[in-house]
Amino acid sequence: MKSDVKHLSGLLHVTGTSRFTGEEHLPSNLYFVGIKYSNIAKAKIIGIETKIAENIKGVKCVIIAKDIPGINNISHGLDIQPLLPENNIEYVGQPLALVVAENQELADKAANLIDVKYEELKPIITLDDAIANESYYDAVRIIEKGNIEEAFKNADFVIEDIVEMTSAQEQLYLETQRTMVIPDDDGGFTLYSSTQSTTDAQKMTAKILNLPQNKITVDVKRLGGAFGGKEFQAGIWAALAGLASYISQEPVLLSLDRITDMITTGKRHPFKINYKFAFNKNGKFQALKSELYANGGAFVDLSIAILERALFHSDHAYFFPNVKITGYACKTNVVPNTAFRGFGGPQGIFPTELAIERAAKILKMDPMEIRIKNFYTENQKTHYDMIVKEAVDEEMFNILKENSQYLQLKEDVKKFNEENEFIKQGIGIIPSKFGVSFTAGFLNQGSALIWIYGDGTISLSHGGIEMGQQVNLKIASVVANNLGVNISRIRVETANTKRVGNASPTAASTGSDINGNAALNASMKLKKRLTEAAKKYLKENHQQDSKIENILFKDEKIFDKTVPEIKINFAVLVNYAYMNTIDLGAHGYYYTEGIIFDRTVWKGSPFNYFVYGGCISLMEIDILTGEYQLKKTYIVHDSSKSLNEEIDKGQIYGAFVQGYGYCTMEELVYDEKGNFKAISPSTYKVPTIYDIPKTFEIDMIDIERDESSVLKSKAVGEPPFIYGLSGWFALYNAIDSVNQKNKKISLKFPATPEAVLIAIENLK
Ligand code: LUZ
Ligand code: MOS
Repeated sequence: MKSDVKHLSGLLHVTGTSRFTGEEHLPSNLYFVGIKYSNIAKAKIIGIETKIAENIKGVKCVIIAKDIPGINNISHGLDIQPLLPENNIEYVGQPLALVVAENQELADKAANLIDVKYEELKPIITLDDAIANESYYDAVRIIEKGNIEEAFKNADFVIEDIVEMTSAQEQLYLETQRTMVIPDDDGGFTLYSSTQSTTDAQKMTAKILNLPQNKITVDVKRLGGAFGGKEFQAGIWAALAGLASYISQEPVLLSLDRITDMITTGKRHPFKINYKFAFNKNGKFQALKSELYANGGAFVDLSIAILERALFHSDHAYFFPNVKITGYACKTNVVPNTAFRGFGGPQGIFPTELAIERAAKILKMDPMEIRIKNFYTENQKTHYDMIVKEAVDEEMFNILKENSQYLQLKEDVKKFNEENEFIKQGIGIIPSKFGVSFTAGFLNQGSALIWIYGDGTISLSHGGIEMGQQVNLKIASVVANNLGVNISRIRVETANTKRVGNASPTAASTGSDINGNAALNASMKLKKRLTEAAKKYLKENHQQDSKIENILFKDEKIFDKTVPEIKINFAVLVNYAYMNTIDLGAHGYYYTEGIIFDRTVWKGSPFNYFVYGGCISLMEIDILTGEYQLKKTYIVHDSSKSLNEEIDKGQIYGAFVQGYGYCTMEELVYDEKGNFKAISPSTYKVPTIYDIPKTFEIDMIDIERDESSVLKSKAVGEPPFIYGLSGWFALYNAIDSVNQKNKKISLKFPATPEAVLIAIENLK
């Protein structure tokens, strides 16, 4: 869809005038919150000494667990997660006490002077510890089909391995976690929060403060990024800030500095996976059996949903006649791990892709061809019985081959590797088949509220959170398109619980789908009323008898298509409608039908549809140092009818780079005491502009798909993250070019330069 506006906040961002949480509505008597958090992984609390901190001039109060007026549990279920613990410390970074003070420096200083006395206990840190202790949340998940043992007996080849994806990944949103709270005069509170979920922030705060939900208003203008890190966990900081405001009865700002944010907030889940994979001489896959262990951390958070998404993606884009996938969410004493773009999908997909890469080597098959040979074809069923309705991977891969000149590229790489002794190249290939929807069915609902004012301008509120992905622009364009007006007529309002209640988190790539459909629904109601008004107007002013179905809204004008010379300006019609007592406000609602999944048998359709695509990357490594450079990346992506091609392309670029960082340079591990070894961007390395490939081509295949959502568009947030994994496989294959003895390559995940060098050394 074409739009007259490129980016709703573009001008504000580039001129530095856009405002984020804590940068507007600041009261003159604002107080600041300091956090005392645990520096030990597991302990019994003996006492918390707050006197020294309390007595500092400028400190308003110190808050601990017993000051919480409501229910001290912020968990969605399954466990009890105290906002501030009373008896037990469960992880390094757990908030233990708050300080409310006149400025941030003072608040932080006072927080440091809070003395926590504790008795240290032995923590569980690693997945291996958790497995040895059978420390699991909830029941084990098993999804199976066919006869796995029979298949292993009959297959030509069976391979087995253990895959350690035990590094976490930090969301590293530019804007850290923050919430500002203003007390209202009726005992309620207004929270300006950097959250992906106004509802979670509202619910958690209400519960903690023992207030009804309608006394808590949450308002969000925009976030400086989130990537899942603010899906559930932003609610924790909102509730802490709410508590600070409640106890102090002052307006407060809680805003984490970068290091505190990195220590105290959850990451992408580390996984450990055992797989057993069977295939035949002809390259056909026969069976996949894996056990997935996810490091959930000290509280369950979203770990169960993340584990389930990993199980749902273990087949990835391929049909397996026999499958058994088992999943365990492990309880450990590290920061509760949480949502991160992909949400377990990448951890389900990667081991299967690695097994396939190994199978290709054993069979001496082209890694592209073995993949294509096993892609789902239309109407085959996944291991959980969902029908794959519109699989087009093979067609897409033909385009990918064409775009990348794959056969030539392979020749060039072979030649390059023959001619260069120390610099080697490798190609990495990966498809993407990503399920779109919240797997918790009820979350797939959205709503919107539209007002058309008397002057013909439009106010649009919807349940989505703007976090840089331009969900606001996409949804505004849906409404503009429906009403036949320019986007510049529409102001997209802040996300506010008073205008849009019960909003689902903006997550699971569903922001535009569910809220865009809700906005479309509201806009259609208004259009219907305005069509009636236009009919009346044409009769009154032009003695024209129009049929309802002939009235069109186009280019800011309303007219009868059989009498196109008579046109009404949009603003004129709106004013006419108002004068004729026609309601110019509408609420819209939408839920995704058909998401039915039976968790007693683990069968059903947890997704509305899949997004497909493919990626090829070319990597160059220096075998003496392990350093590497990504040279080329080609992506084909199934966007159906994109709502905005430039915005979607931006999402694909960004997701690729984030996935590439995850599998190559972003290393985040714990020491034996449960401390992160990297707690700031100086030690946690993410891709920069220098890591972007010189050739970086994205082909968005513009074919209308039945399996799609609002105005035939498809979600774009998470699916392209998977493309980034092609970087790892390109490294793997570059390393394989010096594998004279045909050994098994052990390349760590993430494949840092050090890991690359070790993998090369191990081949000698
Ligand atoms: N959040 C959630 C998600 O609650 N359920 C999901 O299925 C999901 N998927 C991706 C990202 N966030
Ligand atoms: Mo997300 S991982 O869709 O917040």
